Amino acid sequence: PALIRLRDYRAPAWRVETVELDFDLGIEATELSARLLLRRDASQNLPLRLDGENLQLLSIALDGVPLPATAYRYTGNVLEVDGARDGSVLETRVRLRPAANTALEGLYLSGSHETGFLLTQCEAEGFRHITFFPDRPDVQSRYSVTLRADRARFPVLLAGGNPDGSGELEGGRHWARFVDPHPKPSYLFALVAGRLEKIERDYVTADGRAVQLKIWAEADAIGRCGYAMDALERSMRWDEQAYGRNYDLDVFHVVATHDFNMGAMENKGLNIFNAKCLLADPDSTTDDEYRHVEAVVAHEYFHNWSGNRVTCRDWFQLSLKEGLTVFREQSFSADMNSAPLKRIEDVSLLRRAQFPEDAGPLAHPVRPAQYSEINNFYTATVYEKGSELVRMLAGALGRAGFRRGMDLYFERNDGHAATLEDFLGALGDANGTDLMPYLAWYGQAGTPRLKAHGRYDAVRQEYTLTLAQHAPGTAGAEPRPALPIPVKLALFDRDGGMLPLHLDGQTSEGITELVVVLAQVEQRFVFGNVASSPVPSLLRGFSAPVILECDYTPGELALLLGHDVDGFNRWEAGQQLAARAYEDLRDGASADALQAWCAALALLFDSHGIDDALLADLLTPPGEVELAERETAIDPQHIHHLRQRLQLRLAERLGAEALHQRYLALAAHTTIDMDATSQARRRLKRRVLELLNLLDRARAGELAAAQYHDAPGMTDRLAALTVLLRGQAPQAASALLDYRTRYADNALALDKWFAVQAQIPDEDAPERVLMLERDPGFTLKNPNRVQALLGAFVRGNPSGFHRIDGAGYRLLAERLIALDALNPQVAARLATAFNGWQRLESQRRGAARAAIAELAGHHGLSRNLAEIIGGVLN
Ligand code: B3K
Ligand code: ZN
Repeated sequence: PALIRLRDYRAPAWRVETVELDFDLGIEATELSARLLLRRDASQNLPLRLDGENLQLLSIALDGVPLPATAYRYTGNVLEVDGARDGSVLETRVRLRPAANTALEGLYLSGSHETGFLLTQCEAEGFRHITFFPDRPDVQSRYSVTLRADRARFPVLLAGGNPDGSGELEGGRHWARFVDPHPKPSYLFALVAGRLEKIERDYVTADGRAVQLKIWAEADAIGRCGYAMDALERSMRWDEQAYGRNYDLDVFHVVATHDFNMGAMENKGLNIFNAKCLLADPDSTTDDEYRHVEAVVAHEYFHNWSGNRVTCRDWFQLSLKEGLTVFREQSFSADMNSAPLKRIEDVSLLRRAQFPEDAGPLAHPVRPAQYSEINNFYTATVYEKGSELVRMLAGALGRAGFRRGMDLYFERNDGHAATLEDFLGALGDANGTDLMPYLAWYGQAGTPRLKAHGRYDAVRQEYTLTLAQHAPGTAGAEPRPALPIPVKLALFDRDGGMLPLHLDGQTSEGITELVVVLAQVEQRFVFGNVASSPVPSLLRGFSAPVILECDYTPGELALLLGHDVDGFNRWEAGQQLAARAYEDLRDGASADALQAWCAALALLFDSHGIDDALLADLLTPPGEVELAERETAIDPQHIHHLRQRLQLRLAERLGAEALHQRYLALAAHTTIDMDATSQARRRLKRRVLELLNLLDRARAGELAAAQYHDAPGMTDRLAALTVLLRGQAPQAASALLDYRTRYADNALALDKWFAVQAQIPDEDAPERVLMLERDPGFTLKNPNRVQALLGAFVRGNPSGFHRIDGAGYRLLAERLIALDALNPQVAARLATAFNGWQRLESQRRGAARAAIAELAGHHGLSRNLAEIIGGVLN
């Protein structure tokens, strides 16, 4: 398939000044007329070419004159029209088939023919499935949209922009019009039509605009939208305060659907959400999911400035809006909740999802150089690593400097389609500094390694820290420029106190933490007046997205785990120590790290001086995927067993009695409240029960069975169910059955029933998935359900998916073919689970290669899936 390359970018030869769209909506067939006012770039002498994906063209006219068949050509992807001039008006009429659209891109039906509703998804290139248009983000136009439909079947008609009239039509039909005063790219167009209920709230922006906030959902879900409304209001206030950004329309619509390819979409004035990222109530939503809803609501809202007002010149710049908006969302969530816990969560995700991506054949720079299917590039690298890059820039400028830079970025680029150079340029110019060296981060794939080595000179009372970077996979490749790597650091004495820092002869009194920037391949930093050999705490707060290699002793890591005041680095020291303890077990070598890890945690467990949620995270070793990243011939089942043994050793050290008592103490305070303390208690309670389950299944099983039945909310219920299943408790079957019945009509809760079973890490995992596929609730047509069963299996159950006989691989390959015929985007995303197969031990590697190769040979794969499969096979 053809590759699109960044270096081939050309400004559009034709732009569209205004678009008038007129829809006649129907489930089976929708017809729409489009009227485009065209502007020609005189410097490019190119014919008018518009994107249009398999559209049924009913009529076409230029400047009011119907065109003869000889005056245009339509290939099925591109419409070429003769005779267009600057200022010409092109009118086309097309017929769409929303009910037949299983790819959920363009205009489609959510739900059943009888009760479902119509909606659109256009990012990245869905608008060309709706009408003929230069479907690229650097073409920005004013939209005026009229919707007509049967009133009884489609009582609610919505599009982006401000409402501009509505009324009755003959035959029980009605119409509504929306005009968007802000020019926008086609990917931000949206409409929704059907039977929906709403909740609303009035909001006044800091600059005095009265805005109606409306959240829409189907009748059975509207009662679960209140939390999202609160989160939306918090997001709007926060963006006013933190960035001085106000909302800019009179209405803000949010719609929930159960049929959506990703989390949510920031369409101008009409955000559309996957129900799982919007609906929340204690009975069906876990604490983690509550925080996720808050984060996604904020993320989509923040896009109104970082994405909509300032959009991307082309899709290679995707991280300009996504990395930046993830960063804004993470900052917001940190302000609303616990900042260190948020940082731990974000870095865990980065390591679990982005590091493996960046280490395998699908690795790509945050700004990719080429793609075949852009929808394959909404990746952890573009989002999560992209956010880390913004975080480094923000750190380099400081709070006030970053705000100055962002103000200038918005001011310069408002209403425009920008590039990453525009972003770095504005941030730098506003602060009289040159940030362009950071551009190197955007252009190279792979996670850099940072080597740190410290040497103490007792005579001179000096501590010399040598930092060196090396880029991954450089063998044979062109030499890469050194990256600027900001390293936030502190020095601890052996009693766990922080030492004052005197860097390179500078004396700045009272400074105990600072940032050094490694700008070359290797640099030394000399600290004076150091009274005794210190323990460095490096990369505090995870100040750069690198893999740190530092020759700590287990005792030094235990010291940081016990004393570091940076919550993130305290956790990080524990993770490093746990990974070393894991290696102790694996290699049967000394048990120093294992002992140090258990002893340090036992101390913290008894101290009661630490936040419950942080303690829960400290008691959790790195996940199986992260541990696998450290190995060369990966055996996921072996990793699973070793990790279980590691946790068992910790549980033994803490003791069954102590775990049981702590569980009871936490359970005595069980509430349904959503405040931080209650959430933290539930988190620790779950962790304690899991550890007890490793030691004493019978006791843990009884506690879990009682917790399942008495649970006031989903967090406790799901935790209990998981423990019952993992412990193969006799009570597990009845709890599963109860759950299936209790939530038969609650799709989001039912998803978790599939997911929790798909993740049971035993030998029968593939057969269990096959059995669950036969449940009447399972369907390949719903992305959430596919994610819940197949996604949870291939991503959340490494030992089950990678069973040595290759059953997991064959299952995935077979489903991908069926899924691809329905929904290529979802198939392609699921297929990335094959990433990394080259590093499996040989038997699994062979089985995986066979399954992937067979898939690759299948005829008629979508461009989406073909690109991923071709990529992983590399
Ligand atoms: N911008 C959308 C993602 C669109 C994905 C297209 N395949 C959601 C978001 O990042 O906010
Ligand atoms: Zn986004």
